[in-house]
Amino acid sequence: MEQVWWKKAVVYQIYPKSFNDTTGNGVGDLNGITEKLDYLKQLGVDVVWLTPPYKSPQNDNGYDISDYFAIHEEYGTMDDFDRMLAEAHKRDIRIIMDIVVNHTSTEHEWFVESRKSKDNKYRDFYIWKDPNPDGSAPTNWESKFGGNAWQFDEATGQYYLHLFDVTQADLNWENETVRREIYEMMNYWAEKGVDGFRLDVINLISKNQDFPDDDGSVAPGDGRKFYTDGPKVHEYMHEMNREVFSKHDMLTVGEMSSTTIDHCIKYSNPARQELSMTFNFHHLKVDYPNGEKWSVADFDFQQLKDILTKWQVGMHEGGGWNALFWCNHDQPRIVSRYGNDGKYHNESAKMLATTIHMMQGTPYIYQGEEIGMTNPKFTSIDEYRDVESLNMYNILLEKGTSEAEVLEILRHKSRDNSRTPVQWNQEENAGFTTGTPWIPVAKNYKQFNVESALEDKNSVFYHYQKLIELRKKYDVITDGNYELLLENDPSLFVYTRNTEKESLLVLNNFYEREVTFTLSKEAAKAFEGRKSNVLIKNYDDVNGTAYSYTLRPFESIV
Ligand code: TEU
Repeated sequence: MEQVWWKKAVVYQIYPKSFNDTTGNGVGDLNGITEKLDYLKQLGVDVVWLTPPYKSPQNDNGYDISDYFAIHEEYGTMDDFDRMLAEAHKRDIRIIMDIVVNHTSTEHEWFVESRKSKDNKYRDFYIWKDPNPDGSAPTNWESKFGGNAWQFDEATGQYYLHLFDVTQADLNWENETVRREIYEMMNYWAEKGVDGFRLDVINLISKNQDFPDDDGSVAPGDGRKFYTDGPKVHEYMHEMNREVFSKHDMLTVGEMSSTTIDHCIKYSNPARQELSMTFNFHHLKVDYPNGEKWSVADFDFQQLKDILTKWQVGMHEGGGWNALFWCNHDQPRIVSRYGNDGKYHNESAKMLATTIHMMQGTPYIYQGEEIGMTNPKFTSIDEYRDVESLNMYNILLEKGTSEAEVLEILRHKSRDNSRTPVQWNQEENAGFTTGTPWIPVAKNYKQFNVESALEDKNSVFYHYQKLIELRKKYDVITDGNYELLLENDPSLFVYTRNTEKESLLVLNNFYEREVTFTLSKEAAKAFEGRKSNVLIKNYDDVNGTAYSYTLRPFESIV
């Protein structure tokens, strides 16, 4: 099997705003990252994914970029960036940049020009359309953050498209000059020495040029089928690869919104020369009843197993490569979501980590996940900062949902659940800042923090450290095929990984109930005649022998 470095790598995602503040302004910064590189080295990660540190009005915490060539003031300077990069490289840690090229901030010079007049040189950098004869928006597409996706601009009497916030205007990828400018900008960062890119909502860049109304077959006015994995997206990815990636040794990962396996194979199969790997979100929608994010429901365990299995098998067979993850800056904390953040916090955080890290793909750890950070359980709307959460708060209230119910939904679903400051120690503000944090620190920081985790041999941190070590040591984790066992078991997620030389049996109990597991004769064949040992577990001992085990609450054994 062709071996590229990023197939054995583990990536750590940093959301700078909430990572570590060295100036006391309440906002994390680049020097704060440099300060913690030794900690990341100790964890064992190979790569840092840095969410957008560029100049930005911060309406969407940096996903609204106003200057791709400058660092956001609160985060520091370009010199700080260069130092961080050099210090990371000294420690053999690579850095990949989050790059947002589906849209820019409306404060970006291109847009400022574009909105001035219909014949402005930058007009065609964005997607402008005339109103319908009755003055309404060109299509009924919904913005991902609520409301119609088109904004009317008085000055020129046309609408511009914004799939996200009204201050995030979609770029017109049909325009060759736009593409050229983007590749040039990416090469600027590549030449600086960054080691790759995470491409924000990259599968949304190619819009159906007929701009049809949505007939509501997915959801009322949804619109996504007219721009998701759109007509020219693979052409653009191949072009980007030719113009940027192929000139450097890079890890490139595309964030793929509502995508399919077929498309992800295309994006990530090396033969096509597009990207290294893809993120998809299907396994994180199993707690959206009828596709509705803004409601509270238990997760559907059967669906979770089916989806992860489908992607493991599908991508393996199609020669694609998965990015593996539970957490990022848009998702609630996994231990509060599919685990147990009370009595079985330690066991369930470890079990979840094992489940995903033993799969095929490149695992991503989101800051704080390695110490089992939980949702903060905010009780007032004043504690929220996220534009999406604040919009949905108003939209749900307008729909007649009671405030108590809306707050309950946000406690489970808000993106701010993952954006509270990293809990470093037991000091005030969890050691994140000496000032007032831009968003409140979760109240449980005295219990869950890095300092305590490092002192406790049994902590979630050391479990992650071990999972990373295992990936380096055993090729079966990288290369093996995947098979789900006990397909319909209501508590256990069991799978095997196999190569000619090695076999893994991965046992995970997702619930509090105790369950006994016996490996079928059929499945046991793979292990016959092989020296067997327990690679990692989350209880002190193991309850069982050979191919039969009793799994305690949230127990996990490999
Ligand atoms: O997110 C894209 C995206 O579609 C989601 O994960 C989004 O947050 C969710 O659908 C809302 O319910 C990316 C970034 O990760 C996110 O932080 C940005 O806000 C978004 O793009 C726009 O740039």
